[in-house]
Amino acid sequence: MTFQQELDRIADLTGHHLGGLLDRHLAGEDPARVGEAMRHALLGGGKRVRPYLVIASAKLFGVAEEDAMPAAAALECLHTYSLVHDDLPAMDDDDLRRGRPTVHVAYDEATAILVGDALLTLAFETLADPNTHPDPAIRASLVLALAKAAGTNGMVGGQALDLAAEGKQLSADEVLKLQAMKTGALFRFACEAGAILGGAGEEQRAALIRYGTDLGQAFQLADDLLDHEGDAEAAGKAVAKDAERGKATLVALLGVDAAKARLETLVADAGEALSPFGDDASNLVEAARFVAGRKT
Ligand code: GRG
Repeated sequence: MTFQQELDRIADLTGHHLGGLLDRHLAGEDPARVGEAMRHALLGGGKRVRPYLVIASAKLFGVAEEDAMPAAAALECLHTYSLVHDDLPAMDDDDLRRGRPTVHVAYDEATAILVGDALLTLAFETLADPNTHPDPAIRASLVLALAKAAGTNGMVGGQALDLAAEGKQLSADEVLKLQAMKTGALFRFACEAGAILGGAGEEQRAALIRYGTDLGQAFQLADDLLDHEGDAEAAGKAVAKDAERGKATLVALLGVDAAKARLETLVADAGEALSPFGDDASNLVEAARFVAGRKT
């Protein structure tokens, strides 16, 4: 099975699980508009890379896929909330997401705000649910780690730095810090969650956090390269538009060749971080290669 096929298989399982989660969560709800919009946001595609990472990391410790799935689904709920809010007119003002109208376009802005709020809340409800793990200490650990990753010292803080940076010239270090918070924190959590679910020791948990950190940076850099190539294509010339738009990206700062070289280094570092797990981690090593080379 290729990595893409494996990712597709986990994406299908995740979509199925999320559908069931929403069915149970929304049972009997009236009026149904927010519920319908939650389904639009959560069940409308997406690569499901973060759930894949939770499941693959947990597997290193012998955790079965179905036992890692609730935590993986919680993370996807939180990630989807961030996309719904990021698409709002007050933020990135996007009309399309995952090839379909964004929630505020398909419904309205107030509904999109509520959908984000509801998905964020559902993420924590899911992690705290005894069905996610029988041990309350493990559940509390998951809740704490996701709260730290998603909050002002993580994703929300990174988004705030990004908004504040508009039109300003950031240094490469400042961009790296911003991206490590905005995008990287959830990747780190995905891998850490696998370690928490598996009852990993400190060293193993640290190794997975290191891997998740490198992977998150690689994912963001690949995203920036894709954006850059799209911009250059749209403009009919190989010139970065990111800097013109005042967008803080490493590609705009370093140039395409240096960004690509950095991507290779990150993939190698991510693989190196997994060395304590030996061959058991070969799918996660493959995931790093895939993320760096992705085309969507
Ligand atoms: C609104 C608090 C708040 C935070 C938003 C994640 C985020 C923070 C903004 C998204 C901006 C963006 C496009 C960043 C680039 C990297 C990224 C997170 C891409 C989207 O993730 P994918 O590619 O999306 O995993 P799918 O649709 O596959 O789930």
